[in-house]
Amino acid sequence: RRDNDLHIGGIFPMEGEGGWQGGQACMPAAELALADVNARSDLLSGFKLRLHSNDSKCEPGLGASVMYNLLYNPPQKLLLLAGCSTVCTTVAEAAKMWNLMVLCYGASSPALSDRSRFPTLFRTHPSATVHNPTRIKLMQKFAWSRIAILQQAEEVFISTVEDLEAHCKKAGIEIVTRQSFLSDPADAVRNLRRQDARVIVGLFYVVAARRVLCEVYKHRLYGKSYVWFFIGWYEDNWFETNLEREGIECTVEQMREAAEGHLTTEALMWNQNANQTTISGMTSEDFRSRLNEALREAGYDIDGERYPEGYQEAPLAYDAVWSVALAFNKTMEKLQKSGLSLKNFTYTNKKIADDIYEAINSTSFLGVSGLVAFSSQGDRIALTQIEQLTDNHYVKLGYYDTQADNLTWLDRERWVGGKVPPDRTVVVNEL
Ligand code: ABU
Repeated sequence: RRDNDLHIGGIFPMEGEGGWQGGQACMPAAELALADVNARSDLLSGFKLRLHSNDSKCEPGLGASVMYNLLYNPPQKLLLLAGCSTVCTTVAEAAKMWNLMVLCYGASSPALSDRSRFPTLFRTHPSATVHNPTRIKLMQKFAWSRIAILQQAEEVFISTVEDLEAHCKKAGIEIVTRQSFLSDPADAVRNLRRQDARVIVGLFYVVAARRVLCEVYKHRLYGKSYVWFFIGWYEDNWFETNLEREGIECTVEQMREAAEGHLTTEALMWNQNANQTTISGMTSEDFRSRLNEALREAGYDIDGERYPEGYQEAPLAYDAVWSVALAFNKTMEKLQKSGLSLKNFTYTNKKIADDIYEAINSTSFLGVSGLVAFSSQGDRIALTQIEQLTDNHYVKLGYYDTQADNLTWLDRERWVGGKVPPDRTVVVNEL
């Protein structure tokens, strides 16, 4: 019996101990999108999109097992949605063997922008390389030409650092040290102090970020002589949550003290024109209200500003499902001309896989995350924003459009001690 459903697999990181558990908000967002596309009579000509999903905990091994379960158990899947760089890397490297497209709503690894390694991957999440020109622009703005890098030893951060090094070289910025750690950053942070690092770019997942910040507190690597660049997609209260659960040896007050003044860079993930109607008929603010409602129903204290992980990326998951629906729609119209349908797809059918690829590749629509279109590497094109933690709140400092080399600066930065921290020890000559 043939059903009227088009089945896709969903791999969501929900309840792991590290990495990015962004499925907590991204899965409800994807489910909203599913309901919305299935309610449209002008899409998928009578077929409904069905999502079969499971938790990867942002662990590549478990992600692979979830994928095999999806593939080896009926019904036939037409595409996989996945989030978290480590899982997307494993899944997308394997999925090509089954002629399966993978759409990553939550994967920033620059290593994924490699068409020969990942020929069937697309992502609505921008690559982490979008931050590097922004970081360089800020270093030039504040005359910092001597920096250090602290990174977690994961491909997502290693490939981001490789790109950052190339940008620094071009801009004449010296990298005094590059420290990396697997899970315990204590030695790496101590080495930063030995090297007299003052402007430090930190690249790690949020659990590691809390460990780093506590070490930063212990070694007094914060305050008027230091500037930290952190990743902007952590939830706003990341440095004061889960401390006990994760065995962090600093108090909330100490974490706040060490975090004060740090800068973040982040790709814009919500359509900036909050009043613009997007493809679903919603503005990005309408989407926020519906998502908040869904999250409240799931038990999250949204009104107490306790957001689940992945809240910032939720529009990317919503738009990923729309990208799938639009691409399937286009593919079905094409297949109909030769008397076929998406139901003829099997894991050995390269022809239909190529048609789906072409349809996703030519995607272009206004989504709740902004304009959704993919580069030849399957990447999303995005603007970045810069924020600073001031008095325990993130304050927007500006935006950077890399393509146009346009920095919009709002002059809101505040430095501990009232002056821009220098990038090295200032020797004062006493005459
Ligand atoms: N913004 C979340 C990215 C997560 C990841 O790249 O694994």
